Amino acid sequence: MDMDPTRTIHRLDYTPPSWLAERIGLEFELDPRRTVVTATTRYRRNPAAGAGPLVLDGESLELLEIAVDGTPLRDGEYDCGPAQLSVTRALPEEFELRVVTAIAPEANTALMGLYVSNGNFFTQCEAEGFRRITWFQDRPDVMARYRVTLRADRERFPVLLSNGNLVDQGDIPAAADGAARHYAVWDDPFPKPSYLFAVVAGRLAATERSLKTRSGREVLLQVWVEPGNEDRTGHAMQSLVEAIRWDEERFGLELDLDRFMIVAVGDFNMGAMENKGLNVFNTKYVFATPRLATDVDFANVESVVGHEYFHNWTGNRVTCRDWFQLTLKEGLTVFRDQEFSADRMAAESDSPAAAASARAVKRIEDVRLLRAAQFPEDAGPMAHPIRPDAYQEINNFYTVTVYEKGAEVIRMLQTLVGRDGFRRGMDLYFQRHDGQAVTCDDFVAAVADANGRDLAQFSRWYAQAGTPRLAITGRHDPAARSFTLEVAQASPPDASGRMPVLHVPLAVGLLDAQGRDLPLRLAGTPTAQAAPEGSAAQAPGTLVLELTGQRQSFVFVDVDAPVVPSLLRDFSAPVIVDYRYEDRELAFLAAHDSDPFNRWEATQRLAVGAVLRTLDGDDPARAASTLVEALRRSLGDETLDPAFRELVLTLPGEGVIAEQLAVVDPARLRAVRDALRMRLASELEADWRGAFARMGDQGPWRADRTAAARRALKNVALGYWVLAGAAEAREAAATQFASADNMTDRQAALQALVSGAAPQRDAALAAFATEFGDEPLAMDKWLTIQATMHRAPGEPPVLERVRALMSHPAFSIRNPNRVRALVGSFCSGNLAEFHATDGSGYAFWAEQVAALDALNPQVAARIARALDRWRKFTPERQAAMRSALETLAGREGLSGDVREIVGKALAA
Ligand code: B3K
Ligand code: ZN
Repeated sequence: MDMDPTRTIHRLDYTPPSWLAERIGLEFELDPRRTVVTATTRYRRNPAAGAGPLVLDGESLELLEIAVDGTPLRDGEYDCGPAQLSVTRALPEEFELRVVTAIAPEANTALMGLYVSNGNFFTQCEAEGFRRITWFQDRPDVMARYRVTLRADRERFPVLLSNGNLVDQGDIPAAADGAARHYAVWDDPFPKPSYLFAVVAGRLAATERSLKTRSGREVLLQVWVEPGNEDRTGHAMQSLVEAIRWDEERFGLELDLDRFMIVAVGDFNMGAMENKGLNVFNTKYVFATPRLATDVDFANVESVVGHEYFHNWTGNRVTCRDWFQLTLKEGLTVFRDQEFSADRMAAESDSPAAAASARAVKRIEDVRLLRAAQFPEDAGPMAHPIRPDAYQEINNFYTVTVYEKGAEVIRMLQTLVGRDGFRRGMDLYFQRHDGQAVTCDDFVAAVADANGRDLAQFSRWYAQAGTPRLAITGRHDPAARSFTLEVAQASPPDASGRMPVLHVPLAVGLLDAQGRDLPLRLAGTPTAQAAPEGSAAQAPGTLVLELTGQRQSFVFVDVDAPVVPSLLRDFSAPVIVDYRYEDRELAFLAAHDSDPFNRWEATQRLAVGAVLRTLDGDDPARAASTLVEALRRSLGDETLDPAFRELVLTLPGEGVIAEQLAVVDPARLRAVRDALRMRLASELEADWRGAFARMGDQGPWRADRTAAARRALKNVALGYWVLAGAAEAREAAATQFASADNMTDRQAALQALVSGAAPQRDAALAAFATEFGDEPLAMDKWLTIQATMHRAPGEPPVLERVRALMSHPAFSIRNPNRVRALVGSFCSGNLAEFHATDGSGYAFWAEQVAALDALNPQVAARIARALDRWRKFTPERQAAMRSALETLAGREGLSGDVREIVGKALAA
């Protein structure tokens, strides 16, 4: 039954394990071709579970020996299938199981379990990779203490790392063939689930730093990279130090180990992994030098280093009972890394207003991701609650819903109980559950109990799929001197078929005719509170309304004149607000709202409105007129943070706009949106040129936030200016491309030349490849810029270029970063080209997913999701997509990963 790839696992079927593994000794004879693993585990019957045989998980293992308390098991005493091994003989209450297996790391292209990257060994065990190392109860509620012995060729694998503390190391007397071997023994004092186990071995070099924790303990921090890359680790190390300090200050949580290691690897399925004391990172989130990394890359390194470090408490010290609870650690840890980045950005600001703006910038970036990726997921065939009820392949559920919407749910909790209340909740959570594997309910209960609040209705957020909508109307009553907001909420039905009524914090303000916040007073005894301390919505004029009914009215008193409501300030809930704003009201909010998030939001609404109305046949100039003036004003407003202005001036992406359409014709959508961009480019041409000049000329590259913000605004201005078509602009871009002393400026100039179809484009692309040909992460940028190109008139389809790039030496189908940069960007980031009416994009998709699936099912399944929203497109495209999905579904030997994605898409 376990071999059935479409088998569905249900949350409510959870049963505790019959056996507990208390201690495990692992010995590795490391050899890339054939590594022998000896696992000696002390098992004890679980008093809290029903009697049951010992059933272990395994995958692609060659079983060499199995013994209980030193006695080898005979045939008939155990039953070994491809995925499960059951010990069928009678077992004592406590015993020691010894299992010897052989594995083939070099042949492991799935990059799960033990694998080889550029000659070095790495592991990835979350979610179910440990079973590719040895037979074990590979589930997060089995927590054991690990002692690991690594033996390997000393010359080829001089560095041997595992979790915890190094307790012994030395040479092994030379074998007959003379190759010198050595060993290292690591002991992890903390019990952990198998998914946090890690091994790294090979030729690596560390940068080191020692640090005193808050309680005065001296800890050793290391960042390990392939020799020669040590000079790329400074920012990651600094970010780690900042993360350690931040968790001490904000949450009172201290590093619990004597040694904390980060190791960078070029072949990695995701961003990074929080293995206890031995975080393994994609090089993309470690390497940061101005020549190779953009300002966005620098920020991402800080945020991912923070994220993995924060898991040490939220995930490792307290872990998940089962994988349905994944958001318990991921949603919470994303929330923590978002707060970390916001606090870091605010700390660099020189005034409270600048700090508020810095926080808003971070908030807008996070919400942009939510809307671009999570809202579509929540409206498509893979929609699921942040705590899913069922899955076929857990790796398919490391989603933007579990992560980003999960973080929004935690943020709402903080909004409801306030920052201090949230801290009390966290304290109680660790007091109750340190060392345990628990559920999302346990977390919510800790926050509720620490604050004396009933959060039963709030818990529905954990069970609800789909983005809720709030339909809001506002009415001013001059006679009663009141303003009434009527709010109706709607969500898709939940698993029980009923529409859940959610507990939603709705932060609002009312702007008077001068654009000032009115002091807010509600009639009656409503549930509302001042915005919580620390949220960007905090302002005297902001009130957090608590929605708990399907329909509610909120009557504000002492409102003498008409007002413009500012709704969902700081994006206080992950919902869609339907309110019929007039363009002039949006322009007013864009100019005056005290909440910077909603100023940005107003311009986004104006832009989406302009595109939608043009698609509906309105005159494009008229549809865009308010937007053009609003953007002109923001661009020239020197009191605004340049980073904030850059966000305001960036139009919502095609994917975000597509979600608002009933039927998507991607070619028309691109034409209309590109025409709007061109209109902005030419109508504001002088302004772009001015901004480019003012924001440029800052001298040599500096890392600080102010410098990065100026670069961001300068480069958005450059993009528009080049688009407007003046030769002077193109030359400015070409000059910047050639002379930039940092990747942010170089990449932006290249992007501007490509988007503006400038004559210098091809020379610049070629020059980039010459300069960075041996820098894989830089070449990823080069691949993505080309994969996401908009085709200029008369040019061949972009797919032809993508196919050609697949044979470029910089590309490799075995490397997840390369695949995401080229294939992923084309299939998910180039709507009009991917959805070409001849179906060529879909044929390419099916071909690539099948090829990838044979190598790396996790990466294949991610690419497969490009067809999730096939129902939203024009009928002929739908038909072509359906047939591509069917072709793929009909292939023999498809992995469970891809089968689930394709099956769900077809069933939708
Ligand atoms: N916990 C890992 C993700 C593992 C993904 C497994 N398919 C990284 C993170 O969220 O921090
Ligand atoms: Zn995480």
